[in-house]
Amino acid sequence: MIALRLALSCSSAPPPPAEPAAPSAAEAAGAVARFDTELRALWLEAGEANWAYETNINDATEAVASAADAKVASWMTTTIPEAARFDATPDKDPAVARQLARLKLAQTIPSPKDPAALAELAGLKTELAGLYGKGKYCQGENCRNLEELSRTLATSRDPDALLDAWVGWRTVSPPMRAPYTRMVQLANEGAREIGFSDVGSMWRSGYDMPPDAFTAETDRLWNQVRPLYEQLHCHVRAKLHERYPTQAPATGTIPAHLLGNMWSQSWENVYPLVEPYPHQPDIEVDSVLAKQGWDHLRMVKTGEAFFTSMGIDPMPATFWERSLFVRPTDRDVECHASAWDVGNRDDLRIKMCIQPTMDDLQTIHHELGHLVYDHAYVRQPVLFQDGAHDGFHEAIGDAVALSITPSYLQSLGLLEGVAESQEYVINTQMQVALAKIAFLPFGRMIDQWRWDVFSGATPPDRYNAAWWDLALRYQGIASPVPRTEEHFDAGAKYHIPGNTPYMRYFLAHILQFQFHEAMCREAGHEGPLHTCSVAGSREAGARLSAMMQLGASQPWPDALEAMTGTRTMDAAPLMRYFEPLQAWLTEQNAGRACGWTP
Ligand code: X8Z
Ligand code: ZN
Repeated sequence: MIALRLALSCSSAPPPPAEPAAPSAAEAAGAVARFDTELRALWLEAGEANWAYETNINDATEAVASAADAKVASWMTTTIPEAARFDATPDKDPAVARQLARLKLAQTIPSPKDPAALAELAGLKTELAGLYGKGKYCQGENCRNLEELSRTLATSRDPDALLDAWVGWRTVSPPMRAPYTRMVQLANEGAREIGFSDVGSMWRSGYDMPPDAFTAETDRLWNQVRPLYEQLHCHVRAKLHERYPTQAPATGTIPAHLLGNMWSQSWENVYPLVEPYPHQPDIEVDSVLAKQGWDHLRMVKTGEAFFTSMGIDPMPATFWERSLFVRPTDRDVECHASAWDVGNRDDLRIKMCIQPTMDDLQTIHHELGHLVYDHAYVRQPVLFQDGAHDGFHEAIGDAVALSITPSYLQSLGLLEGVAESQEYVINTQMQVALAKIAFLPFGRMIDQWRWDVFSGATPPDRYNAAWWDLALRYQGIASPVPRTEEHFDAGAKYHIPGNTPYMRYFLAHILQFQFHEAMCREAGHEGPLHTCSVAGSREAGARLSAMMQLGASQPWPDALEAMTGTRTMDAAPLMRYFEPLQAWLTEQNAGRACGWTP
């Protein structure tokens, strides 16, 4: 090697052009500091604009939100190549290197650089969000919004009314098909310009592991929980068949409109139809919330009190001034619950159209979980102001809400009698499983659909067919009426027009049991996992806070280890939690032909 160099230096050929030296580590640190300042300002502007839009959907707010999003996108298209200049910089500070690497993952929908394409994409994104937010099902003068239709699905037992609400909501989404198809094209161009094969591959790259390894992780976790889901499916199907003999067959798939939820994603509203032991004390609190006149403020204060009982800071004063808790009657609003960290400076808000139900009380804990996480990492650089991965963010509030046990509800005055019996345990476990176990295949399938759409494996003329193929394969559910490519049923689910990645919720449904188990250990709980509540445990709160403060500054296995002592996602705590129910379901299903044929 040395000889060769000498030989070259002695030759008479002109010297090759000098490679530009890689910029120094100090320059990299300087650039990252500048990116931090610029991104904070852009995200503040876009956050305010999108808040204004989603809490008041009209042409003017749409134009402002779209322009603000375009500004962020434009900054990304120039800054990501700037960051790439430091790829070869030796000896970068690890925190600087991690921020540089995270930059291109700090956007969900990447834009092409071309200004016309960039503006078009920003417009399509806001348009799609607006179509969903404004969505209504009208029969003549009588129009119903999503909450009203969802209430029918949750409470009616009239199959015709259920079908009407189910089909009715799906009339909002066919107009989304063309803009969605175009959005996929443009976003894929953007992804390719920054080195990803498509948007789905970019999304799968956000987990500190190669994208293919991530897909394998999601399959591994799904296979851990699938037997429990299949048992639940089998029992619920049998009970629905008893109630709706003509609509719900005893074998095969379950019709999607009979499960109490617009997307069949969680089934707690059919609890009365599947209640294992009807003569036990009541565990339903919706009627009590209504009777006691719980309003939105009391519900949010109750959620906040759970976190503060664990030693976690209360919400800032601005939270109470700026949040939207009730659907306004004078304008269109996107009512899907969300948590906002506007400008990453502790300006925390919830946007939610709260109803006095147990489901909404749970969701309030979910949203507050996002906000306490945001608050815990507010001192991190802006590119680390995020969950260890997005599933962590979705899991915090749910993990805490697993402590809303019957005894805790009794302490709130929402339950009168709490029994110690095994029958009562099975009833409560059934209620939790209808929410959490029913969700798992839904959580796994949504982004399978999107990954296939972005990669081109599912072309636009198969968008709807692919959606129902996956519902069949993962959930064992079928549409109650024939669906064609005139429909766009994916668009009737908020996260598709809203472009929120969904695998995070699947991961969160596994992780929350890992977090719960870790917090219960910290709180000194003894006995079965399902009997634990960490309400009032400062030790559990401290462990949770230590993990949350890290934000995204470390690879997620480090954060998971800090919280639970293990470095892998694992459904074993979930399976332990549901041990009593699983044994009971196995007995009930003996002699039934479980499963369905894809
Ligand atoms: O979208 C949400 C939250 C906001 S991040 C309300 N969730 C998913 C859904 O509603 O589909 C929570 C559970 C799954
Ligand atoms: Zn969430």
